[in-house]
Amino acid sequence: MKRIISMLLAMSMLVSLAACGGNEEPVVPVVTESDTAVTEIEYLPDVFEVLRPKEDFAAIGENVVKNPGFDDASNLLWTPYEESGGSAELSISGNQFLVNIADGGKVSHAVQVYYDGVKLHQYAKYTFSFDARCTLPGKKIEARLQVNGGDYHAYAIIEPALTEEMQTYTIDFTMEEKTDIAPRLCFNLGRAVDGSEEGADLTNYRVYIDNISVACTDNSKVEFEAEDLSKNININQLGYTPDAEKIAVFRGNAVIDSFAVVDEDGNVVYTGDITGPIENYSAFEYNWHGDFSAVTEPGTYRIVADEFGDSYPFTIGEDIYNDAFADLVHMFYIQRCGCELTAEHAGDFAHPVCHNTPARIYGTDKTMDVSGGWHDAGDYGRYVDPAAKTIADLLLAYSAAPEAFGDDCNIPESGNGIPDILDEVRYELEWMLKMQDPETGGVYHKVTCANFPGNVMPQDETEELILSPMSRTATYSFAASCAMAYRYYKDIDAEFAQTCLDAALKAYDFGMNNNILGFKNPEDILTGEYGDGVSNDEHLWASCELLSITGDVETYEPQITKRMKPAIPGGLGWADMGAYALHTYLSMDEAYTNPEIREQFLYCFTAKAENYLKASDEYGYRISLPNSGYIWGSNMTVANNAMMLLFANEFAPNEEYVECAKQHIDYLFGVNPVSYSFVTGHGALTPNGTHHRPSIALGQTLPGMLVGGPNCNLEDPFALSTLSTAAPACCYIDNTAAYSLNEITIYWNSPLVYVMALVCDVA
Ligand code: G3I
Ligand code: 9MR
Ligand code: ZN
Repeated sequence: MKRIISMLLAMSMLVSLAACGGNEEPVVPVVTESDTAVTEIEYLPDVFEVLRPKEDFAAIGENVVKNPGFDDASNLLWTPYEESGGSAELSISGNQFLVNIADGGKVSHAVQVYYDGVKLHQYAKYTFSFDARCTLPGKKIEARLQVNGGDYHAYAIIEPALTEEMQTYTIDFTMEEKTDIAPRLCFNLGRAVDGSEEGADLTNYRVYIDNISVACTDNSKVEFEAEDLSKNININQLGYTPDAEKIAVFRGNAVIDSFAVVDEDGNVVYTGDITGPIENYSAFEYNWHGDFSAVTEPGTYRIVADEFGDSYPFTIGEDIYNDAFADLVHMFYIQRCGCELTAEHAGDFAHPVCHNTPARIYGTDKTMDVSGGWHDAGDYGRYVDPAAKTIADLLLAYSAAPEAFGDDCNIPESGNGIPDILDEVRYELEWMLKMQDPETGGVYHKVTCANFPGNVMPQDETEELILSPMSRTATYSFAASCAMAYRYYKDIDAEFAQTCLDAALKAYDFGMNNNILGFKNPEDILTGEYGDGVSNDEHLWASCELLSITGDVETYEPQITKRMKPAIPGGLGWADMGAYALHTYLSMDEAYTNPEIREQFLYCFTAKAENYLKASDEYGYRISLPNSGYIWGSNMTVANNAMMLLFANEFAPNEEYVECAKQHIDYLFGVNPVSYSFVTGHGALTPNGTHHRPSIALGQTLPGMLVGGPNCNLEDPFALSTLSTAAPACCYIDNTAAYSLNEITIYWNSPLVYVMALVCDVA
């Protein structure tokens, strides 16, 4: 043991010297003969190898473009970009890619179609080719492999004049520049910039493209060194409060007995045993644990252990969560729509008023004012169902931990005597109220443009706003969250509270008397669908909220009984919102409730909590996600599960539930196989390339946003091209193009705000 510790010490000295970046020769402590005797390290067999497909970077002859011949008509991986008067529609027609161009605009990239899913390795040779034709003979186009950002310069370019017959165009090139894992493959189909098409009528022409290929022909000079920022020792990068349980998670095959905690000067302050292994079938690795809860002295440390290397640094201290929490809460202000964001409150993220034109009701000429609310995510849509979840999370957080929320969060309403969180939620509610049809009480599902904008600031998305049709889920989740609002605002502003309640009752009534359906995007609306054909949960939630306010057992209990059959919906996501209903039911005046229903609802919470405890106990990273849980927004599930554990704790107190919720916090801040603290700006390694349009447009990442996280379904071209060999829990990459992994949303921040408000001693 002594020998190992001295080796660790030597290593940690080197580490800390390297970290300082000094020029002097590192001073290595004198090492005696016996110290250098190499310990035989035992390795476990790599049983996971068979599950991991081999990386085949730049395999010779392999076309890296997916669906290159457009044989899968349901999988158009190409995106349109329009500017300077350009206008086009994309489709797959007869196994070819058809770009139907209404107007070629003023410049060649006025009509662009692009694909973000190839990698180009330095010194590799490639052949880039495609077939194309155009109904406008002689039309000049540009096919480019280009840098995605900055000056968009091309690595390779083909500039043919197309004919009416399909022809093949090819170029061979060597990638001379640094490896680019995310270039953009694009076709510019607008007006040629060489002057030859000046004044020409460039309207109503079609370009057909097929057999697009980018394939490596020579990789002999390529140095494949994957940039891997992940560590084999993972800790909560924000750190730990002194009395917190502190467990480092190690990953790898080496069998090593002990680890050390070293301080900033490289001194070993603690050594502990490594326990394990635990097989991890979502990350395809072995995990081990090292408990260093005994270290309580405030300071900055790292964990080191022979073959595992070292961890990112972390702090032990009292206030480690405050800054992250403040930013996570302030993010909602930055997402505000329909108002100017001032530099005073938004810093560099300030912008003039956005999205304040009336929205047209889909399929009609009628317009409505639906300005306000928060932009949902990295896009600027405003959608009712996810908004309802967000409102609920934040109001519940406030009621469970009011001391976590002040009146000084740097929003325009700060200092008005009302906690800022209630002001912020009210901003969203005022918008929600506008989403209701004043005549019928039905609620429109969402307001967005027809398609997503480019990477522009909010005020620069100026296309027509469209209210998509009403939906059943939006109507009931609206009713539920507005009713909930009544409870929170009645003592602050009785009139506003009453408006919310009236709107909730009207929406509920509409839902009960109209057979409106779940939501499907109309054919020409391409923004987020939030399709959800099951409305029992939203209906249950609205019934519980209205029961808790009115005490009208006769009206609402039969609905509650009906909606909890055949199974009780009990989720906290944008689709299944049943757990909010259960929480409200268990919290309300017992005179309004039925003991049998209460018992079932309580059982639902405790059964879930017990499952999460068991799953967390068995899983290397100590959280409750099953191996199949790494889907779009998996980080929301992690936060939701922690929230659920705290719901259970509220009605059936159990310290283990609280501890388990904290383990979920540790995961989100770094105890995961990709070593990311998933909240921007907080931690040693945090996402920089979020799919958040203001951050992209400004070239800086807003701090305090929880990203979606690992998603093994690879639902964007970038994820598809870069992660096809990754284990489910490792399907994460920090890149702006990876919207299925690295976007942010209001309803991913909100459950984390809830959990942190309750268990992180934030003030
Ligand atoms: O629920 C199923 C699960 O049963 C199944 O096992 C699993 C495996 O495929 O898939 C699960 O469904 C996934 C669903 O998210 C879960 O919530 C779908 O595959 C996945 O495509 C779906 O992704 C949603 C995505 O929009 C695409 O529709 C995300 O949840 C949702 O957060 C996201 O929302 C977008 C909005 O559309 C637009 N605004 C930004 C926002 C965030 O990316
Ligand atoms: O940017 C969009 C993001 O906000 C959505 O969550 C996501 C899923 O609906 O879609 C993103 O938009 C992409 C679109 O779906 C396909 N073409 C590329 C778009 C991103 O640049
Ligand atoms: Zn806006």
